[in-house]
Amino acid sequence: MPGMISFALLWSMVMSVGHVHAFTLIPGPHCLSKRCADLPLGQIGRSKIPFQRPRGRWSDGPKRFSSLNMNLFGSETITTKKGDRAYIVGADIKRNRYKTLESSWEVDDSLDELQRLCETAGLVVLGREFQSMQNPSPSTFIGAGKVEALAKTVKTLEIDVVVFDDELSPAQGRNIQTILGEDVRVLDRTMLILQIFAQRARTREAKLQVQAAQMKYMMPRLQYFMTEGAGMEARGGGGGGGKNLKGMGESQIEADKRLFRKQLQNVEKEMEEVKQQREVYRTKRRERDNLPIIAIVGYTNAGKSTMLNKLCGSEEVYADDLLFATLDPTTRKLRLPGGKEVLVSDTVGFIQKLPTKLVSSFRATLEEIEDASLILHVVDAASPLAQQQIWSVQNIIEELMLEDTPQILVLNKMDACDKEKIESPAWLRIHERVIPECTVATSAKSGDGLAELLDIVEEALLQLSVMIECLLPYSASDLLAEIHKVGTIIQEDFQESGTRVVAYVPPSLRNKLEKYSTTGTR
Ligand SMILES: Nc1nc2c(ncn2[C@@H]2O[C@H](COP(=O)(O)OP(=O)(O)OP(=O)(O)O)[C@@H](O)[C@H]2O)c(=O)[nH]1
Ligand SMILES: [Mg+2]
Repeated sequence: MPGMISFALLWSMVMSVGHVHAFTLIPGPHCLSKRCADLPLGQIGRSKIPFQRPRGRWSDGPKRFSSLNMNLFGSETITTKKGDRAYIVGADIKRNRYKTLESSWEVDDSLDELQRLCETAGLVVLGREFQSMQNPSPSTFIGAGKVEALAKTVKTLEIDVVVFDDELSPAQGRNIQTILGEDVRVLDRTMLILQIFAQRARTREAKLQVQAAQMKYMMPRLQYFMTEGAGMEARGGGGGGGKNLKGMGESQIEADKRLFRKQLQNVEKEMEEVKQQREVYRTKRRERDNLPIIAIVGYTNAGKSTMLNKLCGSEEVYADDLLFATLDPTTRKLRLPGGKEVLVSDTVGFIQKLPTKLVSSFRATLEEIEDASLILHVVDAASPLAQQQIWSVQNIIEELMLEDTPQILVLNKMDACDKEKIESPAWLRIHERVIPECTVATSAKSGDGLAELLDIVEEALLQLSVMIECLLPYSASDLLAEIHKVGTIIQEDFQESGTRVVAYVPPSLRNKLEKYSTTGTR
């Protein structure tokens, strides 16, 4: 996955230059966790998308391909219709790469979530099944016999769409489609998520991101059509060179390929332009405000947007009982109780089994997290799967190499949850192993716990600050004003040659003050 590697590299470079580890923490992260660990239990407890499905199907041959090609990728067409009858299929894979001892999702829980995703996309789920297996079948994902049985069920229930809970390879998708027949559409979790993203995308950038993700998802599948996608490997059939392509001239195939590549290039070029504009905006914002960024991160539907709205006294960010209600990052200014200002950023929700390459398509959102001084990891504590969700988010944070950004675990929806369970030793142990910092309980809906959360944020930022001692000439009054705005003044004397200041400031401001330093950083 070369794209991912370069993304990861880029990420690690960014992280290794201007982040918290380049600076001395005062008094250090351990203090933070200790202090929060001492907070009393009580109300405030302690504690990584569809391709637009072709109008044809995976089994559609080249007859349709060249005509499909024109509108497959560029359009906003939703490939499933509201009210389509759906059937969902999972597999309990013993060697699941997403499964670890602590984070295992039961297959039924995962299918429950898939059902919610289907409903979010407007599908009506009429049934489900799963197969327990050591490894998925390379040709049909679940066993070929199981797919044959599925074909009968699909007919009986008059199913329009079959959704698999795991990403299907091009060969698996095509083979399953062949067995189920032309009247059924076959989707996988990734395609479904992409489809929901396509429905939700509002800004030009979000739309471009979804489009690029869809095209990248499509690429190997088209490649498969064009090379070996003829057949039924499961039945020993198949033929290299692609029966799919029979009757289709060589030049037509090449034209299709070229067209596809061109479309992808266009989208990427447009994204690059948007990215550059955003970069200019971000740099300006950084220079102008120099405010610390707090990123709200968490599983989808955890209450992140509700929290941003409540914290910032706005109702502007769309929050709803839906998966992936938020796609575009939103940043708001917030004044902390001590008077300091910060920027709070709402982000796209995470979900288990989300391919990292898909997460990385949503760079805009991720860049806000990349800039963050602090991550608020918001959890729907009322969900019976809260612990698995914490782990899934944590895994994505690690895949994005952001695990070193300090985190506060925010157990949200306390109004709806069993407090005894949350405060049980097993729960606390989970947090201690996952979260390096501290935990706070909140209800974004009622506002309970948010004052305490802000106190903790304020203290965390202070601990992430660095102490400076400098002599600022009177001509640098703008810098003095900035120290007042974002820092904590310890001492301030007006001398003949300028203002002598001792203060705690965010690391970014320390860099600007370096040339006026009298002692350097302590
Ligand atoms: N009972 C209760 N419900 C909450 C609380 N916070 C949020 N909700 C509800 O949870 C649902 C999801 O809230 P959102 O704020 O949209 O969640 P999100 O994390 O932004 O979700 P995505 O953008 O989809 O990732 C909404 O119906 C909210 O009203 C809370 O503290 N208590
Ligand atoms: Mg949201």
